[in-house]
Amino acid sequence: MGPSAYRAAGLGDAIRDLGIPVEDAGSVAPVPFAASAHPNRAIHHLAETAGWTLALTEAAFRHSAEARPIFLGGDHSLSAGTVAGMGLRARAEGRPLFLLWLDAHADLHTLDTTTSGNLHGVPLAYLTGRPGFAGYFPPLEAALDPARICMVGLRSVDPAEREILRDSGTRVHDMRDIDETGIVAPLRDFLREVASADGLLHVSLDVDFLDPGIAPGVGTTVPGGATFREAHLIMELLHDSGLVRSLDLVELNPFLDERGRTALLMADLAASLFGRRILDRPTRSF
Ligand code: 4U7
Ligand code: MN
Ligand code: MN
Ligand code: MN
Repeated sequence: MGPSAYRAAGLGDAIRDLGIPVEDAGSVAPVPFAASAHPNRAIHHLAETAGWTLALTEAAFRHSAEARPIFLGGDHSLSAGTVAGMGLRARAEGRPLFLLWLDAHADLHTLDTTTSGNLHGVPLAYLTGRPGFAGYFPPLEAALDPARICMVGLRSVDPAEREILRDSGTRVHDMRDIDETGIVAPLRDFLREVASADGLLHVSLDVDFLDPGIAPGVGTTVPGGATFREAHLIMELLHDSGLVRSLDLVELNPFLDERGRTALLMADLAASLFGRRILDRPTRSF
């Protein structure tokens, strides 16, 4: 129901109002995928998720040819497909893919380390080519270099994920970093790297990146998240950079929302990323 909530919140019109043509491509249908049964008994919805991954990989590749797609979810496992598809797009253009992951969580569990069995916790392990996905998820054609990932907002990282992050080269900015130094300098550093590599940037925005006080509509709230202005500032800097090619809006659960305020905030953030401004200002990109 997440996509419907974004439509009701006026996401399309918010971007159209900026003078950008918007087309609603409708729903993606999962394709059958014969996933083997996994020995980790906690895992559920494996074949279904693998089928979505396959369908979304194809959809992301196709729609990104002539547009800057926004993928509406839905569970964060959808990024396994959208980012894989953007990896194919990047490869087709002969450019490297970079990923900005805005989330309270690292989503770096493998199928072997997840104890919850919830597959929204595994997309980054799949996308970076960690072992243990063969036969269970679609083969990954273009794995993402962990050094081209920047994570912002972390405040719930499991021991197995911490282990993977340690020597990964991933830029990791947990909430403590943001409290101590702010978000502008580290984000600009990352954007500079993307620009100098002539990279293509995908942004994945998990609702739980935001503080539950402003974004209650998500199943995995963690206190101490990004504020309204921190989140908007990130979007504004991303727009100024001109580097963003695609965006996931994930983990919205309208049942847990309060009068649609989380959907509305996420739609507002997307509008800022696409250029909504408080005032015109001289372009200072990054
Ligand atoms: B989300 C968790 F144990 N790590 O694996 C897990 F804390 O997409 C949470 O970021 C995963 O919301 C959260 O279940 C996935 C848990
Ligand atoms: Mn997530
Ligand atoms: Mn999360
Ligand atoms: Mn979640």
